[in-house]
Amino acid sequence: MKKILGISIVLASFAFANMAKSDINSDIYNPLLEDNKVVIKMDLLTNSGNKQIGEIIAVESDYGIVFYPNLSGLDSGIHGFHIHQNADCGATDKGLGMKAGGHWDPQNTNNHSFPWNNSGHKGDLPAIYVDKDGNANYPILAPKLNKLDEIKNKALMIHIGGDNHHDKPAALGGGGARMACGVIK
Ligand SMILES: [Cu+2]
Ligand SMILES: [Zn+2]
Repeated sequence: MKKILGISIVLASFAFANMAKSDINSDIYNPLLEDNKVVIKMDLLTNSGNKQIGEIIAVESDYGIVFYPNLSGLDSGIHGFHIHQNADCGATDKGLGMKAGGHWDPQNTNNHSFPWNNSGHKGDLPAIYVDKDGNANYPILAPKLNKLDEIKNKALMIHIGGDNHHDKPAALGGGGARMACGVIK
């Protein structure tokens, strides 16, 4: 009996080892395999120039556009995340990333709010989460955005601070300066 059990364990571990090689990776959803997607290359904004930190893949879903980040080298924590109106991540004399302009607001609401509030900026997204190792991999659902075509020719921005989805006590959710940016093409 012991011998049979031993053989079964050996066979089971062979099966598992084979699965590890062939199946596990393909079982994890990979947005890059979608036909309809936009790949947004993201740069860290620094005074000595922009530095590549990875990409964010946008795809459509039944519930809105989903952003799948694959980023590294960021400060850990929660960071404000928005679509800004201009397809330009350059600096101005006001600061890094300022050429991207303000939050995308096609209905001129002038109101920074929740990602599900139609009376707020259309570019207001849920915050992006960066883990303790500086990687961002957790997907973000944007329920007010439906079609990839509508977000093109704008910028995707990650701020240094978080986002309370109000203009109080600080404007634009309080996330402050612009940390990373990518043009949506
Ligand atoms: Cu922003
Ligand atoms: Zn906003």
